[in-house]
Amino acid sequence: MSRQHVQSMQLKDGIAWTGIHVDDVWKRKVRLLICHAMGAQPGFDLSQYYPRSKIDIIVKRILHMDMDAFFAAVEQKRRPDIIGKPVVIGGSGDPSKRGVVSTASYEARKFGIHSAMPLCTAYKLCPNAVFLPVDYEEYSRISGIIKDALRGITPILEDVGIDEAFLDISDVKGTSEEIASEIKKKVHAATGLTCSIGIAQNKLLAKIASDMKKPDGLTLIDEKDIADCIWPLTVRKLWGVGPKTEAHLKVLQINTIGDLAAQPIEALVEEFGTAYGSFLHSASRGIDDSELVTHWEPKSSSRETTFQTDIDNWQQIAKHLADLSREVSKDLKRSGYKGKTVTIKIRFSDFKTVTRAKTLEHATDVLEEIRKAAFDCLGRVELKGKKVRLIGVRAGNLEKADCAG
Ligand code: DCP
Ligand code: MG
Repeated sequence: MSRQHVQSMQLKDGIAWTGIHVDDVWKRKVRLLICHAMGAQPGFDLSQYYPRSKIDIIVKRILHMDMDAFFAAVEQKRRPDIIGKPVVIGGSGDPSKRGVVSTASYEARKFGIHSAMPLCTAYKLCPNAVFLPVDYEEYSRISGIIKDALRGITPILEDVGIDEAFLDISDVKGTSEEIASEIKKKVHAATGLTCSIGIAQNKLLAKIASDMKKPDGLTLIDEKDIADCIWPLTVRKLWGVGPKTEAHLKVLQINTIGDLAAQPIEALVEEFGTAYGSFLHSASRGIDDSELVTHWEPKSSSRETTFQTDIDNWQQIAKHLADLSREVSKDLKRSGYKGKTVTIKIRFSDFKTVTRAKTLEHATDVLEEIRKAAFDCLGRVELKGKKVRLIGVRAGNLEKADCAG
């Protein structure tokens, strides 16, 4: 801690504060500690008790927005005849063929259909559902429109997925309800779709909150709500807890976030290691001081295809490799990057997977160069007597197009 000068003052209701000029990380910790002690709400501005010019202490107000049944809602919007019907989006849209459910409309979810379920299972659960293929390009286009609408609220935005984003609305004027209502209006005006919103003092709680009242929901969570609203939830609701950790916790008879919060940190560290054990301990108490990532550099750009039926015909494999190379080249051009390493991935019918990579002399987004490298790689894979289930092409080692040679 860099200590420059210290002064004391009275804050509120007898809480005394000794002000120390500190660096940003410590400022954040001190800020959280004081606001916690004061029982402050998200958005509470400590500067009313202490001039902001001297020390910047504020509880953050983080908003998480997630679109409702996104792919299905886009399809229902452009095909009004399927509004109100069970709609399942996945694979080629043909439930008699291989593929999994990407998402299902809320009407279809009533039949027990959910993401990642095989399409044939979804068909068994609801043969009358409308099955449609994934139109990723259209969903990406709508996603771009939504993110532009959100940037009109604040530029401090973390783009976390095709249908979700975090916004730091600490400095946006208005109550949380007013800001959420404006976002819902803007998103609806731009796309005709609904979204759900969670607002809390950090990303972890905001993300949990946005999922609580879907669809078209708004949930505000503050520290006082953690015991009642967060602790009864299953551990899977915590961002960073996947199926493996869930299974591990189950063995320890830890099922809810509250069960996790009841564990001493030492027990979690012993079971899960220092980093993850401490994370679980903090997360179960609603503690998260991670910043929004408003800018990131992509590491690679890739496309892959899983075939309806496994193929062993070289012409077909070559055609798919050429198509994937074209898509990767287009993606690179669209995002303004060039790749120096081209990698192909081939998965055989027995699920064995091989990769081959070629590093070029200079980074490129040119289709011909990517395709040539991909075919060089293909030449180094033994295909004889084998059936191929999946092919992928990736451009890695990315450089910004305006800097690349
Ligand atoms: N998606 C996918 N495969 C998955 C999960 C999701 O392809 N296993 C796609 C389809 C979803 C989109 O990502 O429409 C967004 O994922 P969400 O988890 O936000 O799910 P939805 O938006 O469909 O539903 P919800 O209303 O629960 O957010
Ligand atoms: Mg969603």
